Amino acid sequence: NLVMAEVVRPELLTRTFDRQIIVKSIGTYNYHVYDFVLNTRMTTKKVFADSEDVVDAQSFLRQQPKPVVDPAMFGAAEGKNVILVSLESLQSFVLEREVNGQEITPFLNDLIEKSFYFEHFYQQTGQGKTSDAEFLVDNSLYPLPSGAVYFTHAQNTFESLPSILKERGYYTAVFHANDKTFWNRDLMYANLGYDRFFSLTDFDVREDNSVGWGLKDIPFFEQSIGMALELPQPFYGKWITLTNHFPFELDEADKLIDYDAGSANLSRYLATVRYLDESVKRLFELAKETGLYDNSIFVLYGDHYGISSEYYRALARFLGREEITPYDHIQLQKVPLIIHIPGMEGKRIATIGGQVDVKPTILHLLGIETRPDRNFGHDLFSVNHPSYAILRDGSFITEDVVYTEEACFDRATGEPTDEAKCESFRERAEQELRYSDEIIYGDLMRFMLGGTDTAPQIPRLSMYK
Ligand code: GP9
Ligand code: MN
Repeated sequence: NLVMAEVVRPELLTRTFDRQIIVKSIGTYNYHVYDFVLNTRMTTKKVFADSEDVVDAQSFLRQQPKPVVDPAMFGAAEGKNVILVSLESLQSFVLEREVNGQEITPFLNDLIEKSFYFEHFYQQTGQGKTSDAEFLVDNSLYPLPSGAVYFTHAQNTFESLPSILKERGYYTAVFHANDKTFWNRDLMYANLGYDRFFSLTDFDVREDNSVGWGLKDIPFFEQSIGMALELPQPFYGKWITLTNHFPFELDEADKLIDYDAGSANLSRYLATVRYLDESVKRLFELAKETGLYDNSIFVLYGDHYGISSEYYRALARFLGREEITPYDHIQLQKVPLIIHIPGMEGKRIATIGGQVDVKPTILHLLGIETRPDRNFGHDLFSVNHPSYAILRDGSFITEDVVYTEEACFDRATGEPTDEAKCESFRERAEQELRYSDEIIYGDLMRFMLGGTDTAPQIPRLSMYK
């Protein structure tokens, strides 16, 4: 069964992305054995961790400067609903770009002019893809070097953004029209403190409103706005889009861009990106029509890349380059972060950041102090935030250099440069990733938040229902 499963769905077990698919592929009995082994492995690391282990990680985090708030921004969105949108596979290179004289993302291009737009914002996900992006955003911790933390450590103690907001009177919800067990979301969300998860069964999903992975993004927003209006306010709501997912399928009628990019995959991607853009436009229309707009802020982020290196030849041609160099590859990990606050003008922000920074940045806007000793990210509106991003594979971007595949590049020119220029930050990047991993493997947040629980983890019985 295991061999067959690996043939039919490569990476099924290493990525462990869907409980139900794994069960279907390897059988219920094998799944229980697999889950037991996975859990025992994780539990062992946790059992041997004690409050001493937290000292190194915590002293590392405590060295971070205390954020100095920007009085114009701190609390600028206090008490407002937070509408967080995960934009499936949206990379920054499609923004502000035209094909055949047509913008690929006309609505977003317009929106960034009226928003805080972080132009040098990077995705930091690993194998957990969408769920890793969610994890970064909600916890300001890095995802794991392999596997999906949503699966492997769904029972850890976290100080999540929804749980902090709940203490401040927020209602917290997620909208995603996929099976609730995908990425183990149902269990993880409960642990992160989400009050409600509107998943597949809450939506009216039919053949005529679905494509590819499921419900199309426009009907998804249309249906979910009604649900959001029923929620107590203020709320923190996370909307996870789906249509712009590989293999980028779209109904003819939804194709607003038809451009031959020299690769069928890239051409399809441009069309589904265009559709995603249209769906976000619809979300804003609906928010305005229903009155939600005025008492909400919108935080939109791309979750991870959509065009993998397999398609780099076509992408290089599309971008008018000879090839995609390792330096270019890092530039391609840029995803948009757009924060729209009705009533505020916004601006383009050149600081370098990543998904790990979203949690403290949102807290800053809501007027809630952040704890640098519990977060790896920085609030990007604070006056003294650093400017860098560390990617999950150890690559990093600072103001001066880009480091990847053991090579150091000048950030301004993209030319290889003296390795010594990358050396000091390379150490920091390694430490940052290592301490974050240690916190997750040892479930150290339980000590950092003041708990003394050293009891071994009990296998996740709820999964055996
Ligand atoms: C599925 C969606 C897509 O629910 O989040 O998953 P991905 O493959 O992008 O991680
Ligand atoms: Mn995704």
